[in-house]
Amino acid sequence: TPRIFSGIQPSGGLTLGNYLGALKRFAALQGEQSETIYCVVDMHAITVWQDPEALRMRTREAAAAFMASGVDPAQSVLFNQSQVTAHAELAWLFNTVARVGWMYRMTQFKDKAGKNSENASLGLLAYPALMAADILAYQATAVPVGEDQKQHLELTRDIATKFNHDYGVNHFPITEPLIEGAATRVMSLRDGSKKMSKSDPSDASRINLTDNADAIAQKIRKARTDADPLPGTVEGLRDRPEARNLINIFAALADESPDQVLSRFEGQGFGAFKPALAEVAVAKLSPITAKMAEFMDDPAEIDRILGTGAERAAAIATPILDRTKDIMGLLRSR
Ligand code: AQP
Repeated sequence: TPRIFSGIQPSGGLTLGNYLGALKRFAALQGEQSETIYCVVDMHAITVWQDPEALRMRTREAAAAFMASGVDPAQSVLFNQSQVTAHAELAWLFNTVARVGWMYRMTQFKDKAGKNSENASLGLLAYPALMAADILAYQATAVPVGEDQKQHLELTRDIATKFNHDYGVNHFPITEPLIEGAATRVMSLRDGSKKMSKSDPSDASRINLTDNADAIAQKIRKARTDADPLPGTVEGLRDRPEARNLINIFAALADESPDQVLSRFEGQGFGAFKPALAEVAVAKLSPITAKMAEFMDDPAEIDRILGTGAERAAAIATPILDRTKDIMGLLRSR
């Protein structure tokens, strides 16, 4: 059975992008045919400054979002990264396998470090080695992610390949990215060339999973668009990134293809389309928002669930880490 791993950073409130690109698919991948391991990656979050109390709260909130989106902690392994020490240990081992030049080439590092990259944390540069450790600590074979994580996954494959080659073993799998569906890259509601992101300074750029119905409707009403009517097929949206984005969001929320959505709205303007989009968004997201709030009413229960998940995760990762140390010649006498 394929082993699936993925994670989300508690670096801010989660967005519609995180839901459509990740959470919704995490739930769908659960089942008899696969083993699913999902993680709130708090050690990734601290590569940029996090207020400690806020980080603890957001870690619980991210766990609540996983469960509200349908991730069942009995069926999947659900935990937060820092409670399973194998992630940090394996990341160090991978720091010795990965090359500095690989890290400098990562577009996420360039984006997040900005102009003054000398002043970025060393962790931000090494981020992809920790991500490779997250995945390979479980010898995971597939990772569902949004389009933005594709480059990091390629680096995970490079690390696995180099490790296997350097030590003459077939220890780590070459993990497949699962980037599927109409919303693998949800764009900002204010700028069709920018990814919808939890850390965008403009709250109007995103739909948060904690937004109420009025806020969702208002953000969609104010979303940037052009003035042309909608075409009958996606070919007609080629130079209209904002329109394309709203159609993709509708399609992903309604479990339809973008062409199916357009066939219903052909010839209509955004005055007609936006209220319909707001309606489907509220219908899909409000139950999730409500369930998240319910989970958040009992933080001790969330902590208990994450603790149990961490024990299950460690039981899988520890033997793989031990084997890795043996391969590398790190002495183990207990
Ligand atoms: N806009 C998006 N469209 C589709 N998928 C997305 N993901 C994130 N944004 C979009 C997917 O969500 C998962 C978790 O992402 P992450 O928490 O590791 O952080 P990120 O990719 O860096 O997302 P953000 O929201 O932009 O966070 P910040 O602002 O902190 O950098 C991943 O599978 C990601 O692809």
